[in-house]
This record gives sequence, structure tokens and C-alpha cells, in this order.
Amino acid sequence: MKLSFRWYGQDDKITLENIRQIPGMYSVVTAVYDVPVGEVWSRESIAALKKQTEDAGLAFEVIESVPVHEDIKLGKPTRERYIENYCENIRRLGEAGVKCICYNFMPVFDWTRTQLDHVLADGSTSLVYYQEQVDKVNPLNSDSDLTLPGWDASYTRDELRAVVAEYNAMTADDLWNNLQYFLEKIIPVAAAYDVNMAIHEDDPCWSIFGLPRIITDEQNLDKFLKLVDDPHNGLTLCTGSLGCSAKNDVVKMAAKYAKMGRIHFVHMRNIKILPNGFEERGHLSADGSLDMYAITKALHDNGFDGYVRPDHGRMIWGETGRPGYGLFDRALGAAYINGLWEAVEKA
Ligand code: DNO
Repeated sequence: MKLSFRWYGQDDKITLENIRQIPGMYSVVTAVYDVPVGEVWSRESIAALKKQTEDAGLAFEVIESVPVHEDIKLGKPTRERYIENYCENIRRLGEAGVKCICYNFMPVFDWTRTQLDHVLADGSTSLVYYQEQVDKVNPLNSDSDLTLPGWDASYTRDELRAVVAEYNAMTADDLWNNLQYFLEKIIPVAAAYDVNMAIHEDDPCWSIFGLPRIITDEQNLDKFLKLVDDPHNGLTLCTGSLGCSAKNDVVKMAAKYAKMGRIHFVHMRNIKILPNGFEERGHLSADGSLDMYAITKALHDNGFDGYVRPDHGRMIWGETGRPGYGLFDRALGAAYINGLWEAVEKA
């Protein structure tokens, strides 16, 4: 297990020094953030990022994300250019020593929550998803002010309407076909540069706002891995994304896909499943619905040796900042992951 931590670059309040001081920390998880989705990252920006992280004593081995342009997901003729750009990014990152690239294939909206500062019983705040709130919001309404950190803020309301309309004309099968087309082009490049591609599950793992979502459960992950049956075509096992549906047996999935050598990256966090949705909680098993010990053991016992990062944290001790991405609770998560790993290793 190689412990890693997401860093949003120069603008992140959390410094590389902060990250370096977390026990056991090995690599940053970062990206070039100032390039529009679909364009090629400059070699200079990649080299600067690498130098900065390595100078701070951390490895530069995991990128999250190289985002996938909507034209690729929509299967438009213009996808050719964006896929070629994507391949070029894989080549450049591979040359810079990157070993793992996390990405997702969710139409338009990345991770979605309905409230970012829900107060938990202990006074900390966390991100939550309540179905009745989702039913009330329509991100396409001009009077809706819902924007989330995961969403691409570059869309105007009209552009958003237009792209959603394009997806509405598409079936889940169309999305699968477009994913396969994309993988068939990028995986040979990833293999040539020995970069592991690690798709992130849809979060939450069901369809929202009427848009198709396909990276959601065991059956679909099986199907995904077979689209291009190459170890470089793998997963980011996100415990919280899969775990927010009680139908997903995350322990079983961790064991199964680790054994297949197809998990390259793990996002560790706990959630509490509620009748009307879910709440993000502390990483501890006792705080939520997931057995974090059993998940860690399943990974360990099946030979997992990829990257792990603590995922979203609550806001604690008065910290403010990017929802889910403060320092304190994620650092507690990292310490907990270290403890679980040491325990399963020595048992
Ligand atoms: C949320 C993250 C996601 C993830 C992307 C991967 O906190 O886990 O935004 O980075 O879905 O492309």
C-alpha cells in the first residue's frame, strides 16, 4: 500500500509540507489545473509540478484527474481530437514518472451532494446527500444556485441545458459504446508507457438528474474490465461511492478486483447509509456503514500494492476550506489507514 494525499496545487491552503508530515506519506495525488478540459498539458507544467512535489520529499506518481471531455462521452465526431489529446497527456505523464491516472466517465456532473456543511452530532460538518433535497433541485433551473466543488463551473446555464439535452437523447448502451471506443484508443498508449488507468466509480452510484451512469456496481465493473481486458485498464476503488448503495458489497468487490490485479488506486472513506440517502462520516468503521477493517484486509490478503488515499474528510477543529478536502480529518483518515494496514499486515 502506498499512502497518498490529494493536493490541489499552489492554490491549495494545505501545503506540501503539511502533507509530508503525515506519517507514512508517500505520494501526492494532483493535476495540472489551469488547462481547459480536453487540452494537452504542457511538459513545463508537468515538470514544474513534479519538481515541486519531489523537492518536498513526496513522490509524483498519481494524477487525479485527467478529465474526459464531454464530446468523448457523447461520442461526437470531435472526440477524435480530444482522444488524441488524452493519449498525449498519458504519454507526457508517463514520461514524467506518473504510474496511475484516475478519471471518471460520469456525464456532466462529477460527485454530487445536496449539502456541504451538514452538522453532525459531534459538531463537525460533512457532506450529505438527501434524496428529498435532490428531488427539489434542478441544476438546469436558472434560479437554482446549486453548484458543487466536483462540477465543471465553466458551463453557463444555457450550455448546461444543451449538454444535458444531448445526454437525454442517449441510452446507457450508447454511453458504454463510447467508453469502449475511448478505452480501445487509450489503453494501448497507457500500456506502452506503463501507466495504470484507474476509473473512478460514479458518485453516488446511481443515475441523477435523468442522466445515465454506468460505473456503479459489481456487474457493471465486471463489464467495464472486460471492455479492454488489460491490467492497465483498472479501477479506483472508491469505498464511499460504491458503499452509498447497500446493494454493493464493497468488501467482496475489494477482494475480487484486488485478486484480479485490477485495483490501482483506492479512495478510503466511510459513509452512513440512511433511508433517504447518505452522510459522509469520519473514516472509522464505527462511524458509518462500511467495515473499513474488512475492506483493508480484503485488499491486503489479495495482494493489493497500489495507492491509497484518505478521501473526503469532515471539517473539524474549526477548519474551513474546500469541502471534503481540509487537512485535519483527512490526516486522521491517513493515520487510521496506516493503523489498519499495519494491523492486517502483522496479523
Ligand atoms: C471527489 C473525487 C472525484 C474524483 C473524480 C475522478 O472528491 O473523488 O471528483 O476525483 O471523479 O475523476
